[in-house]
Amino acid sequence: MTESSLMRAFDGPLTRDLLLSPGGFGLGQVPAKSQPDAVTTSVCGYCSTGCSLNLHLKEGEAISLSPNTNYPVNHGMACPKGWEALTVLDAPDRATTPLLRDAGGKLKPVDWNTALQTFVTRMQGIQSRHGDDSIAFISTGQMATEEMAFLGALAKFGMGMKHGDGNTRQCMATAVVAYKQAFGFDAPPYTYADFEESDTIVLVGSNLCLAHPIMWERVMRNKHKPEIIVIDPRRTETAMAATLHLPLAPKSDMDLFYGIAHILIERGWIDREFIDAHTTGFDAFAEFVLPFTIEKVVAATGLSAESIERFATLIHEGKRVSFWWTMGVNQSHQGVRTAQSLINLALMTGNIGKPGTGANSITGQCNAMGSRLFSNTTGLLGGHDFANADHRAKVAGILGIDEARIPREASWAYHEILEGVLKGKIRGLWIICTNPAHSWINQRLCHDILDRVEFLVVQDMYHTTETAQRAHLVLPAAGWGEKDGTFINSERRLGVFKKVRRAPGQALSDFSIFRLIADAWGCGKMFEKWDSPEAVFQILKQLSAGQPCDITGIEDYRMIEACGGIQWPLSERGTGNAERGVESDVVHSALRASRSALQERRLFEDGRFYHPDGRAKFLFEAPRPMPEPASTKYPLVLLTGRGTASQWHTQTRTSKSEVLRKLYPQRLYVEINPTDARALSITPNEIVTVESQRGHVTAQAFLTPSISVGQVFIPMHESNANQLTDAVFDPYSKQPSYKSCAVRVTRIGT
Ligand SMILES: Nc1nc2c(c(=O)[nH]1)N[C@H]1C(S)=C(S)[C@@H](COP(=O)(O)OP(=O)(O)OC[C@H]3O[C@@H](n4cnc5c(=O)[nH]c(N)nc54)[C@H](O)[C@@H]3O)O[C@H]1N2
Ligand SMILES: Nc1nc2c(c(=O)[nH]1)N[C@H]1C(S)=C(S)[C@@H](COP(=O)(O)OP(=O)(O)OC[C@H]3O[C@@H](n4cnc5c(=O)[nH]c(N)nc54)[C@H](O)[C@@H]3O)O[C@H]1N2
Ligand code: SF4
Ligand SMILES: [Mo]
Repeated sequence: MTESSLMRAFDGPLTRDLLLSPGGFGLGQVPAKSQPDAVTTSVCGYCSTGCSLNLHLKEGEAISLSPNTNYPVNHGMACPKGWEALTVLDAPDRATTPLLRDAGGKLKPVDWNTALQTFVTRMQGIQSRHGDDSIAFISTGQMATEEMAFLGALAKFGMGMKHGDGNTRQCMATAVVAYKQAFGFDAPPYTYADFEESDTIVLVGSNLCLAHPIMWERVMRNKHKPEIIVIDPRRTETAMAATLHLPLAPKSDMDLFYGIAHILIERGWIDREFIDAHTTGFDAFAEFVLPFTIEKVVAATGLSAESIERFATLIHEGKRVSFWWTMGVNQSHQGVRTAQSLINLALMTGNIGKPGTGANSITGQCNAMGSRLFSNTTGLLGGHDFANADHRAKVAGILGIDEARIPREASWAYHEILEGVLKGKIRGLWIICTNPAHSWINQRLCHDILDRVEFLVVQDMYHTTETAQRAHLVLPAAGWGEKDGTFINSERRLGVFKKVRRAPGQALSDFSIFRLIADAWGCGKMFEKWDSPEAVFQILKQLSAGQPCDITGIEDYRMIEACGGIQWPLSERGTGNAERGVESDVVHSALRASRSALQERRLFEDGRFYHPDGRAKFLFEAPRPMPEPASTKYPLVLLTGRGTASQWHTQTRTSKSEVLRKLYPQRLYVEINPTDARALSITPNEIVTVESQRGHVTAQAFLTPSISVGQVFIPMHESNANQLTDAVFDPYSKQPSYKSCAVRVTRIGT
């Protein structure tokens, strides 16, 4: 590694200074009381809402922040995580140098040259002994789109890997497959204005109040006094604010939605015109739902006949009905078909493509949408398909690479990569911006697998994560606020985030790390043009050309900012519908000229979907029983999920803020219904054991009627929640079913 290529990695003048004085500087050296001398904006790096934040700068460094009042997403609002986004950058456990495990098994600081050489020697060594595809990567929905694309292209086209997946598998894979099969492309159709324009909002398996607090604020701004129907086994914060809560039995959503479809069809409460003009498969679907009588649905869901009737009536009476779903649907053994059973309701009632409607998957991480289109994992760059020869030729042409370097099939899914380790097929693993040793399902097995990897590289902001602690090599990464790039939020809006802080010590942006690895690997030439995030953005535009996610009409980062973020599609010819005969150049120039009414755009306004026949598909399948139902030995069903608005996933970031720490419980708790607690002689706040077939945890008993009898809930944020979960996957999306397994709860000492 030459000095100059290393210098190139430390992008921007601030980091150049830093290189001259290793050790860097952190917040401590910025006088707390200093007055800002400039303001810039950046989209938040936690959740998929994509709020814009004003960053108050002093000599180019952010010293504080406030929500942006002039942005169509958040209108001046931010949740506690957003407010505290800068604080967590200063944590003492930031990875500030590469760390290499020494002969004694200890992680010891090394310089970048040693780190890069070790990376290349070890990974190439494994490849020469076991084949190119014996190394793999696992990435994320939390890096810039430009970084994801770089990683995916480098790993697969440069380093010859075949397998690489992301934590979006844990999260959005179900929605991706459900949309692709139903609409012909992974295309969430909505815009956040739909939260305000609906008169009937159906939230399924979504605790919007705390998982997407600013989207929830958009619901609160709805002036139509909407009916809010929450479908969740738990009486969550969101359910408490609903006009109708349906606490159905876990994983009985499909039965419910098929039953509702049955009622709607029987009563003629459907939009026959829309169905005939824009869909296929309805007649077979209508026949399929016939046996889903109200009695059957009552039995399957545990809901009353009246509440099911009421739900159907509200859908019928609503003029603008929107259907939203999140992890209560996606994380399931039958997630794809469940999502589609909801999509079917929107299609059969014509609630799509119009204001306040839609079959709307709410995304999780800040850039899960970027990863869905550009991570080069299960899909080829730009929403393309590895198995499609035309797509491979197009991508190879744009990138100027030999087509033979592009794999002809999609990667193994996340769990297949991990199983590949057990089978000795995967021996080198590079984990970037995700913490599977905490977040992956069936943790004991996951730890065992990670410990077997011959060479494990972890690239993270913090060296203390459960996964980094298992690594042979830790690469120190800059985080949000310390680098540049774009994210794509839940409503398909591209937003820009910026470098407003120097990364600590020798930490580098993921982008710079990929650049250095490309050079050290010997494939730097292939990525000659990939020399800055914005240069890569221009390449991504070309890759998107002609796709439903076409962004060729976006000039540059400045245009994205000037427009208050830009939703895809925006092709050179208009809002992407031009080719489909509805948009005009006038529309595009209006958007380009100013922040226009086009700030909010939804898909399918012309009723045309992305299948070759332009129609959406009704897809359905008989519900399957829960893989691990409650039993005599394990009589309770465990649900897991988000605990508070102030905790983010595995807490590597949020636990570093004193303010956030005050806003959430300090230890693992388990929600138990008082009736169950009485039967088990458990008293409030008592420490209990929660045990499944796979492991056990101790937790504080939180007695609450918000959880139904026969169920318990544990938040995912403490490191051991996944000791309990069962490695079961949806057959189509291969997404883990985190939200149901059988457990028992016992008093300590019994
Ligand atoms: N504060 C905070 N916000 C976050 C995150 C975070 O970690 N912290 N993470 C972000 C990410 S990546 C994601 S993916 C989203 C997740 O956002 P959500 O999906 O809203 O959050 P969860 O709590 O995982 O799950 C939602 C609900 O699904 C319910 N559920 C469980 N089983 C079923 C079922 O069978 N049917 C139905 N209908 N419901 C069921 C649970 O009771 C739970 O209330 O949040 C994002 N926002
Ligand atoms: N039981 C249970 N388990 C679950 C879920 C559940 O509902 N229940 N939900 C699942 C879902 S939906 C999700 S999305 C996953 C999330 O699971 P993870 O992805 O494992 O969780 P995070 O804590 O977000 O991990 C992100 C990691 O990236 C690091 N990081 C942050 N920014 C950067 C950066 O810019 N560069 C680099 N290199 N590193 C960075 C952070 O320090 C952190 O270690 O968890 C899943 N696990
Ligand atoms: S709602 Fe999401 S995007 Fe908005 S400030 Fe909070 S974490 Fe950030
Ligand atoms: Mo997620």
